[in-house]
Amino acid sequence: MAESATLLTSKIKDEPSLDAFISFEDAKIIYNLPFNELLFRAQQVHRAHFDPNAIQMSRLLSIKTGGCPEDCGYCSQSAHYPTGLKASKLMEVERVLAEAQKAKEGGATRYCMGAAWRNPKERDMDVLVAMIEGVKALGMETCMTLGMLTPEQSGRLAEVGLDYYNHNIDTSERYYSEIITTRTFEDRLETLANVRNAGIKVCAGGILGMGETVEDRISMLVTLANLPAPPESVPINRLIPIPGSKLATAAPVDPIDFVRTIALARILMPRSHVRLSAGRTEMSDEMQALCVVAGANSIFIGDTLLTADNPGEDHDAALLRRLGLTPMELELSR
Ligand code: SAM
Ligand code: DTB
Ligand code: SF4
Repeated sequence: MAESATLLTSKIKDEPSLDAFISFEDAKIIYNLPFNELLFRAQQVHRAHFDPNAIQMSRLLSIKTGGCPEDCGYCSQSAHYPTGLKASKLMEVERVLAEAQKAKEGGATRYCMGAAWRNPKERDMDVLVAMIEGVKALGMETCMTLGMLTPEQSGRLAEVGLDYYNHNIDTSERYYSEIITTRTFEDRLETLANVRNAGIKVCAGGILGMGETVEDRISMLVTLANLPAPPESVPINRLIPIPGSKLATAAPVDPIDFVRTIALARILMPRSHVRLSAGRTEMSDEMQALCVVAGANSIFIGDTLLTADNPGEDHDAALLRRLGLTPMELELSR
């Protein structure tokens, strides 16, 4: 078993081919390697494609909060659950740009704007375009996460230079309907295809700790790695349990299993940024350090994510200093 894992991981490291199909069985062999072996191989793959001491930093802003018609069982913003969150309207462009400027001063190179929508309405498109143009003018990369997009909407956002679109598959195809019933796994893949075909870079990942099995996590990563092109950015979130939501009492994911999942993401998607996303507030510094060893090379900075807490600038600055991590250089593509 160890021999076949050696072959698999060195093939991925040396010649990551965009059309190589990764099977669930191969991924499971890699996932189950002895921990030290798994992390060593993840490091080898990481170092073949990235500076291992560089970390990409993004900042989030909720541009439209709460009252969402979707029933995602993990979310504070779904109108289906009594989470106590106050809903608000789409933010004014000027306010978004003022927040983006502050994020830039705090070291963020990518600004990610999220809206609690099933999908954007046509009447919102001009405002979204103005936000993208304004944030780009500040010299930052732009990312949006607005729910489902049509090919036309994707094309419009691409035209004005949106760099990334975040749309998570969240979990395995098998487990998906346990978490969300108002749209399907297939709908998710369709939006990812629309975004990719429009020429926008893809950010797609999921959440661990929703009651899924280890196999579901492996399957989620296999789906992402086997997309026509793997996502440029792969956020791995640890569930932040939201009181009132369907998953308020889900059992926390085992930290070692979490690190193994990060390592598998790194090995299956060698050129992608693997983002240690939501849930860092509840992680020890040591666990975050292990995730970095396993190949995570991106985080969200700032003291809030969309609606939930994040460790905040002082804590993160100290952690990055202790780990000798430096900001990744920005390559503005357009
Ligand atoms: N409404 C858009 C959508 O669902 O695509 C964008 C915003 S949504 C909040 C973005 C992602 O955040 C979700 O797909 C999910 O993976 C993650 N997320 C939301 N709530 C979370 C929570 N409580 N814990 C961890 N991740 C969460
Ligand atoms: C992603 O995968 N994680 C971010 C981003 N994409 C949009 C969102 C995390 C949200 C955490 C819960 C909250 O702040 O409400
Ligand atoms: Fe709405 Fe997105 Fe939350 Fe789902 S995850 S309820 S789509 S804001």
